[in-house]
Amino acid sequence: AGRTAPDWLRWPPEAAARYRSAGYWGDEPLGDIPRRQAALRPTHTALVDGERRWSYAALAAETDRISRALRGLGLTRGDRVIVQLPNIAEFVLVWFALQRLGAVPIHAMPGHRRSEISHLARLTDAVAYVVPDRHARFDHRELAAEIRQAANAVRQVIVVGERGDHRDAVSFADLRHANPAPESPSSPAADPGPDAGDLALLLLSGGTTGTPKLIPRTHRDYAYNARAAAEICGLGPDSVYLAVLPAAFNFTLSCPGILGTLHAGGTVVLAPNPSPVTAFELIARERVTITAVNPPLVPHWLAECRESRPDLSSLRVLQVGAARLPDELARRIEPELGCRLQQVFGMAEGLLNLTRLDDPDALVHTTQGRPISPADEVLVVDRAGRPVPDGEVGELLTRGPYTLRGYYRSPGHADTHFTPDGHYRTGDLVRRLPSGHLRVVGRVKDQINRGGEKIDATEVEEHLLAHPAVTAAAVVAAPDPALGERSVAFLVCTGPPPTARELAAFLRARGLAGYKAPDRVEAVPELPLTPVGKIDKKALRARP
Ligand code: J2J
Repeated sequence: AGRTAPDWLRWPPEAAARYRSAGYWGDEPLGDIPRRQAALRPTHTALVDGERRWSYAALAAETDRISRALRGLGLTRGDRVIVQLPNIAEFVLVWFALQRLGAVPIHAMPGHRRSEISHLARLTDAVAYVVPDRHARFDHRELAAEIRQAANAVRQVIVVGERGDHRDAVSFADLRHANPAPESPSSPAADPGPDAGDLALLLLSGGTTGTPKLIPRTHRDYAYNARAAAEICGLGPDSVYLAVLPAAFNFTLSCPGILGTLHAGGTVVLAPNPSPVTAFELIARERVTITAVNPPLVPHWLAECRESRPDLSSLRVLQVGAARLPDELARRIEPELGCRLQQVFGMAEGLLNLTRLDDPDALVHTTQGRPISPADEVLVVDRAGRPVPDGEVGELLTRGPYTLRGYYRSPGHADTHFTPDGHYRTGDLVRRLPSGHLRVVGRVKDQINRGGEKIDATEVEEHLLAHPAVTAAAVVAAPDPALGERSVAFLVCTGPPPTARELAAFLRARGLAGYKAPDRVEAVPELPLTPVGKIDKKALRARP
């Protein structure tokens, strides 16, 4: 209290007052959710990871203990901590422990590598980095050691699993089992904990300008996001949410996801991988009521369901989002899986659209939902920024109680990504129906949506230009039957052009996440230009 928020965290006072008086913004910091539920239903199951289970009482006690152990390591309120963990209970434990402390998790994705992580470390002055020992055949301890070596603020590496040769890393198990004395409220070490208006977490943007940008979310805006989504999905103590997509993804964490479920006193089950075989076993065993996937998974789920006839009788809702779900696929979900489809059009920047469970089928099958909050403001505008009539295509602009007003430590981006009156320019092209539902029809941002994974074209192009044979590069999206979109690199080369496989190895060596490697490479004598001399990506996308 009493501290001024930085520019990138500031809502206009008039809007903030409105969000507070309408009850959208509360006072509860995110780290209090387990404790509140522990008081209401201590023995109820909060979290399931394989054979490991936590009641709410256990979750609250353990996150408190870990929080104190983290403080013992020197972490304090406001510190940034890179968290890169797969779907294991430790993600939830360390996340809430950081929240209790008022420290700020930075949500790295499991696939991120040296290029992305070192950028995050530099941009945020992160003091710690939490990693698994190995995941998906990659040794994260090696990467963490490299990151710590590089000149930056990272002081602690915390490893979930075996430390191996990395003796200077901290073992998460030691933190869990350390028994620091509980602090008395009067002891000088006892921190008052974060304010609801403080920065609570940093999410990665899909990015459109070369290097990943960070999205600052506060306790109260993020809590509202999770709570409003949970209400629309009818979550309560009997709800069981299965986390299939990465827990660090905004969709999985709070739409309503893990946070929305815990807020409502339900049970969160973590799936170690997104395969339908794994998911169906967990759905039957844990009586899962709601889960969320991206569109490329849907055909696999339908096929496996036909094949193995799993018991999905508990499943009420399947959320699908992160990329456009084709209408034909949308129509098959309810008859074949026997649960309600909910389309989800969200963004880490904020605005979340959901189809409602009682919407007519026609809307559920053909739209990506409507905003979750009555206070979400949505504009659909033409290139000159003028609103277009309902039904016509335009760019979606938005502002509201849980949509960012600026990127983290990135003042230069204000003009590109925000209108002067504070609307975030989503870069998405939509049509709005009179009901308020949105249909996503394209985008103006320079991004590839590879089955839900966002690839910033500029970021990849910059890496490609470092290749000795490449003199010009343009990365664009091409339609793909399985992924919706895949990435194609058009390259101007001196000498024989590299193959897609060679380029993937080259980009991997440069520390870029694997999913950003172009799926296809096309050598061209030159890149087409627009009349003003920019690379004509529209023309490239139109090439067969
Ligand atoms: C078309 N495009 C979509 C959809 C997102 C919930 C769900 C998804 C995200 C997410 C998220 C789409 N149809 N149904 O954060 O909370 C594209 C749009 C959007 C961008 C945001 C959530 N759902 N998209 O995907 O930050 O282009 O968040 O602007 O990763 O994904 O990407 P991201």
